[in-house]
Amino acid sequence: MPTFAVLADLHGNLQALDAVLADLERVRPDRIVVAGDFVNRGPQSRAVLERIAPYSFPAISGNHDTWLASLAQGVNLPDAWETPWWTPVRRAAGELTPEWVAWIESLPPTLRLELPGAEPVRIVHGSPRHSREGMGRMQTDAQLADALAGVTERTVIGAHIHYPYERSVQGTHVVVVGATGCPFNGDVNAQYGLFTWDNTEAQWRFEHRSVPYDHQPLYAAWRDSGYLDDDSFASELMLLEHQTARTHYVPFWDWATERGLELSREHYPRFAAERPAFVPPPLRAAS
Ligand SMILES: [Mn+2]
Repeated sequence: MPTFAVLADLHGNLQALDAVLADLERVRPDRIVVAGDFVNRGPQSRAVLERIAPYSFPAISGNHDTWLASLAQGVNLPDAWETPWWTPVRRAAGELTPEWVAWIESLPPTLRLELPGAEPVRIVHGSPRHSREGMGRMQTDAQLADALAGVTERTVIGAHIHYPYERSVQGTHVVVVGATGCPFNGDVNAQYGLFTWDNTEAQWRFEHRSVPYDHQPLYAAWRDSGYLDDDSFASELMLLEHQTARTHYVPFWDWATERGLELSREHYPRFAAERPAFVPPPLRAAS
C-alpha cells in the first residue's frame, strides 16, 4: 500500500529532527513531505535547514519561515525589535543567510501529493487559504468549510497548531500532524504523521508517530547558542515550551498585552496561576 510521512513545525530543533529522520529510516515510507515552519522558536534554525535541505523532500513554507525571511531582510521589523523580548526571533532571523532566505522564498505555500494507486492529497501549513490559520478543535465546521473552499482533493493535511488532530468536514478528511520540534500536546517527543492508503475504505489512514529523544543536547544548544545571553524572557519561555510540550510564549504575550503589562518575568507567576489547567487535546474530533 502507498505510504507517506508528513513532518512539520521543526522550529530550529535539530535533535527532534534527527530523531524523526532516524525513525523514518526504519519506517521507510514511499514519500516524505515537510509542511513548513523549519525555523524560529528553537536555537538551531540554520542547522535544521542545513540538515534537511540536502534531502530535497517536497516542502512548503510555514508562517514562521516567510516571516523570518522578511525580518532577515529588514522588512516589517516590529517595534522594540532591539529589546530582549525579541532576542530569540532576532537571532533566528540573523541565522538566515541570503541563500537561506532565497531557499525559503522558493517554497510554495501548499502542494498536491500524488502517489500511484491512491487518491491525491493537499498539503498545507495552516489551512489551504492561509499559513497562519489553523484547522484545530477551536474551528467550527462552518469556518473549516470556508477555509477548505475550492480545494479539489478529498484529503487535506496541515500542521501549525502543534498537536495532532483528525476530523471530517463536509466530506473532506482533515488531518493535522503533530509537531516535530515544538509540540503543544503535552508529549515532549518528536512527532510526525504517517499515512497509509486503505484500499478497502478508499481513504488515507493516519498514524500519529511520537519518537522519544534525548533533550539534553537541545537544552545545551539553548545555553551555548547565546539565545539566553541577554536575559531574554522570551527565550526562556521558548525553552519552557521544549521542556513541557505546552504553549507559553504566545499566551503570555496575549495575556500581558490585554492587561497593558510589560512582557517581563515578574508577571509570569500571575499568568501561570490564572491559566486554565492543561488538558491534552483529543486526537480525533467527536463525531
Ligand atoms: Mn509552527
